[in-house]
Amino acid sequence: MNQDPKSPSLTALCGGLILLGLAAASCGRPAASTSSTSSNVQALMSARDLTEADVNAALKTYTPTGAIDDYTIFASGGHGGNVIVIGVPSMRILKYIAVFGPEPWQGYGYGDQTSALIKSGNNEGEDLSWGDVHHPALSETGGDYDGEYLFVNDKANARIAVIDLKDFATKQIVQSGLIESDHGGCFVTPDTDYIFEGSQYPAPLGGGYAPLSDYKEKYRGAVIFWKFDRSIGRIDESRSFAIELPPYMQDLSDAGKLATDGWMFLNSFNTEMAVGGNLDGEPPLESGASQNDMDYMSIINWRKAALVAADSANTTMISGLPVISIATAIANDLIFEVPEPKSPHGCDVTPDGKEIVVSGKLDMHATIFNWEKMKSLIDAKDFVGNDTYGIPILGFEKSIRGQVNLGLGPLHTQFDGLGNAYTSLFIESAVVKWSLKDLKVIEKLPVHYNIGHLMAAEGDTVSPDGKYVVAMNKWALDRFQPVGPLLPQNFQLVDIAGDNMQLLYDMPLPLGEPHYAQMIKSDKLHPENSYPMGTDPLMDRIDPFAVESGKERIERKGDGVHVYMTAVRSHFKPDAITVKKGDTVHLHLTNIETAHDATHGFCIGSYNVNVSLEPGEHSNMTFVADRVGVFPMYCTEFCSALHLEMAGYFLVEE
Ligand code: K7E
Ligand code: CUA
Repeated sequence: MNQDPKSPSLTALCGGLILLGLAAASCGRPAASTSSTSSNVQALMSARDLTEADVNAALKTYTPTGAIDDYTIFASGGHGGNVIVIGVPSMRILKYIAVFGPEPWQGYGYGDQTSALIKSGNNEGEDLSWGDVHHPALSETGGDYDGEYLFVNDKANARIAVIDLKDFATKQIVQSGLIESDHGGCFVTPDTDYIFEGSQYPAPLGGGYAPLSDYKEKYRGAVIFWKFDRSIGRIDESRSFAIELPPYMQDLSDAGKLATDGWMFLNSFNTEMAVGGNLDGEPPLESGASQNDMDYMSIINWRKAALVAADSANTTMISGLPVISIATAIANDLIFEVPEPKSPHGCDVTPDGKEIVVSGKLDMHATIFNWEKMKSLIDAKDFVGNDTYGIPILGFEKSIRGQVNLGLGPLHTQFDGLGNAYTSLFIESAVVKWSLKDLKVIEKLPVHYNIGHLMAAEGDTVSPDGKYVVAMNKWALDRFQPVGPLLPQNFQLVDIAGDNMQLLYDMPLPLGEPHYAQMIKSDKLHPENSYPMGTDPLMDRIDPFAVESGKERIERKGDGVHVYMTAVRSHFKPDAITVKKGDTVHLHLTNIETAHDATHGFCIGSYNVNVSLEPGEHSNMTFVADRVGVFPMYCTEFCSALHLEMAGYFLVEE
């Protein structure tokens, strides 16, 4: 328990409680008794061994029943392959959005539509059933989150998914086949014209074999610019393009905005182009990749690149994408490099778009690159040389405003819109607050432990809200009761509204390592309550097999048995289905409920049939009845008093 000398007095706290009580009375809950509150709180505090700072933190996060959180976090589910939706300041988990892998409880990856969706991001013939989500990016309009879409990347398989925030459901997964892994994504341009996907580990573009001895000649990185078509809410692969990059290991990127609108910035490490080989006496990859004092940040004019890519004479088609070669990019002034200190990781454009903050894992500084300086060097063609691939290099000293010594292992930076920056210190396990104005450290807050990313309210926009920062910690040692050798991750909510940062809450997150998240004002989100009757959410249309009430039937056709079913509290119709062994069965099931939250599940045990249908939703399930027997089918959601009776039989006769 921390003793914060600046915490408000108990009298002020009780004032807060009284206010809460009065507010509660207006929404129908009994008001707190004002006369006895003080002694009650005192008693509770001593019984639970709480300090005034603890009570202060509790008052700032406690969200009474029925009250709604001001902010909503979309956090990556890491190698869980999904997205986690969390309310702030309560830190209550509200939803898991299934993305790259099956989520049985949502029937995701079981019906025909979502099974095809998971497989759609697969160009190499392997049935992928997981992903490694790193960077969720909310769609933006004019550089502000607009609450319409969310994009996430899958680092392991180089895929990008589109999630519609109308129903919080995954709509599209794209994989180009151009690159084998990604990390510099998802990041969006200020009006969501493009979604960036930068590669991480170089490989021959478009796949194929080349020995590691050919690394410098045949291996390449790339950044893909996926064109987003907001009118249909999907990526338009036919209007997307890519730029070839040197075989450095590209890392994080960020889109320019305002002053830097039209440009993007992309870190790289391993400019040494080390390839490992430690079994053969070569230096291990990690030390080979950490020789140079400087790596390179790429500076890319994406708006001009889009024009260049529009002329097919300027590109080569690889894996269905027009690719601008490094040489063409140089010839058209699309790409420049600037040295950046040793093994950089985070790359964050300031809210005004005028500067880029880069921190290196092996350097204690944040480096503040200044766009005005870099742009005048670019315009004057004032370069200090070229890299191995001919890309012009800007002078380091001439490109920066300065550096600030932050501490050990600085990774990622966020902003509060008041001229302050907050950087995660991985090795030091701290959040450091510093001033963008004079590049001075203001304060450090210890976090527990090994913080990766951090996120601030509306932190990646042109107008951050301040108020909260969440430290996304990898380790949770001694924070929660032990649950075996593996502990949860630890999200720590920090109040940044006052003069001092105040740790408010520890939230265990028991699944795949969540790398990044974004936090949006909850009132920007307007999800719908139900689907138009018979909707296939993936296609956003009434499914051709949608079933209306009263039109339920079973039809035998050339391609098998079609069962047109409905679900409504508390029955399936038909509730008895008999087919013959070997029949291909096509189940077409519509949830004909219209009430918000009236979801039904449908399963047939032993046949791996499992879907979950939200009100109005339709699903198709296709399978072969290859085993004779009697198979109960039932609703998996406790939807009504007669939920257990919401069942029937699927019979397969010889
Ligand atoms: Cu720092 Cu993938 Cu953004 Cu993890 S990344 S922490
Ligand atoms: Cu429908 Cu239970």
